[in-house]
Amino acid sequence: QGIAVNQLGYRGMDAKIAVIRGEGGNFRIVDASSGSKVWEGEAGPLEWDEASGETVSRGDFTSFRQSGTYRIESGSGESSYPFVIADSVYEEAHRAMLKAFYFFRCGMELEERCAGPWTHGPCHLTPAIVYGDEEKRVDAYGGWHDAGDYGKYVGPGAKAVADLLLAEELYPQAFARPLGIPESGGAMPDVLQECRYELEWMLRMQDGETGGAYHKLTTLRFPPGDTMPEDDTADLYVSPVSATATGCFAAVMAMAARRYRPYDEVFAASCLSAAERAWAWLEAHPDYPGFKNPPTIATGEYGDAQDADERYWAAAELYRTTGEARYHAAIEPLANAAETSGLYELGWANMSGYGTIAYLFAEREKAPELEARLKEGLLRKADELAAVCAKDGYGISLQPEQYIWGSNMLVMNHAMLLLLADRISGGTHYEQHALRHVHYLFGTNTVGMSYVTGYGAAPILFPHHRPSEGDGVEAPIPGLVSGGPNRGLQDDYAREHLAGKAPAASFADVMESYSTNEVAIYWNSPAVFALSRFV
Ligand code: G3I
Ligand code: 9MR
Ligand code: ZN
Repeated sequence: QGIAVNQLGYRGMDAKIAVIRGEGGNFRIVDASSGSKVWEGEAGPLEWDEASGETVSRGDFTSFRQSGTYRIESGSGESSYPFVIADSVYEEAHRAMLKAFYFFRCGMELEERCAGPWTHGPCHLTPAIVYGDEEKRVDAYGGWHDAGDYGKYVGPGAKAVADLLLAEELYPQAFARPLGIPESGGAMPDVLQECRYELEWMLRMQDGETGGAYHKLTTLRFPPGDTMPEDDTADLYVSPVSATATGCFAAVMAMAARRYRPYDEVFAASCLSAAERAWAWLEAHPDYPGFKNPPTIATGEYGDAQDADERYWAAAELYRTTGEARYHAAIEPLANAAETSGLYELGWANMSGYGTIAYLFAEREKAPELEARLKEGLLRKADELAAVCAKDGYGISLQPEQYIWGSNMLVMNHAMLLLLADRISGGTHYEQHALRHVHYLFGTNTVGMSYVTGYGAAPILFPHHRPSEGDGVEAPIPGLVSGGPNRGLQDDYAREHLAGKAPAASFADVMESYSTNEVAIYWNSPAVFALSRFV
């Protein structure tokens, strides 16, 4: 396809831009079933797009608002996939991307009633051996599998829950419809039910004696690529406590205490006391070495030498939740310590942005200078992203060097940051830029695919995801966000087939390419956040 569109489509009132490879010239919108022309326009001038290594032109059809199903055709005979224009376009994909968390659940059977054909048996129920103290066991069942593997890691889990809880806080109307999970039907919104499943696992990952959080729970090695969860029966190990895990654990528990209080005071109180115990651990361990995989454990490392950002986030959430002066006093020094790597990041490694948001959203007394500095900094960051969007051929904010492992997380994190900037400034200045990132995810990209399983005319079909590979069902589990292009060539398939490709084209929809086409909870979560604004 020489013309890239959002394969889900567009809402009538939004900006609509098709990206045409080469000279677009006179292009037209045709009715998808009859082929008759319904609108025509003139594409913009040729632009060199460094990330995709292509020359493209923009076909702007914003002024065409008529509901229907269409294709775009250019003078040179190129055509796009079909797409719709309608009032509501992103609802089903949003719901599926949220339901995906149910499909990531560990420790329970996924029954047909909720899972359709994508069932699996109960898994990973044996207590985990404590690395370094092999007599000791930790019974941390439940939670979500991280990704295409079955590891469970505290940091990525905290990011995923934070994104979903923030989405529910800012856009509650996006979560009104039930998800079809076992808990559906209660007073608590399903998104909170789903996150609680992960939070309860995280609570089990807190060391009862010290208050520190174990970094992760995995087997020693990854099982083969088609192993179903219930067949992955190797011994489970918890890796040692880390300061990064304990920091983001404290933060997300303090956040949960606030968000769950209206529905379940007892659960909220247990989250808060867990957060306070984790904070006490952080205070008792001001200098702690960054996490490294123990020598016998080869699963995902999520190594992170910098813990100031997680501590900053913890202090800010604890302050927002409790209003206690001691937490407030901790925020500014931690912000200063974290600032060298930025205060606006929403990644699994640098989590400072969540701290900034917690402080800015806190309905508490604040230090005016710090508040102004964070607000200005956030808006400056949003302006920088918007400036990149304006130059990028596909209208997103990634620089060529940012097409790294999990680049789609960055795409969605940037959309999230733009939307948060709108919230903080009380405007709608950045929202159409954020929407361009959503268009990219669903097909307005050089690969021409929707990076979400089951959604769009040409979705990815072969994600690196063990249940999708092993379950005997042809279609992958729906609603999963692929990691996306990675110029780093970090698996054998990529080294063999993707060398020399442009950054944004360094992608392969094959199971073998785990460094471009794996799926992960914390790639889904910012995508849920971003779509929540547009449903
Ligand atoms: O940040 C640097 C950047 O400065 C540099 O320019 C660039 C050049 O390659 O690399 C960037 O670092 C990359 C980092 O991700 C960014 O977050 C590393 O190269 C890359 O190796 C690293 O990949 C991580 C990958 O694990 C390997 O450790 C991914 O972020 C992370 O999402 C992924 O997580 C895995 C778990 O380990 C296991 N479970 C599945 C999960 C998803 O694939
Ligand atoms: O399946 C694993 C995936 O979840 C990880 O992100 C990735 C990187 O750590 O590793 C994958 O496992 C591969 C292993 O590292 C090397 N041998 C092939 C495995 C894929 O089946
Ligand atoms: Zn499991």
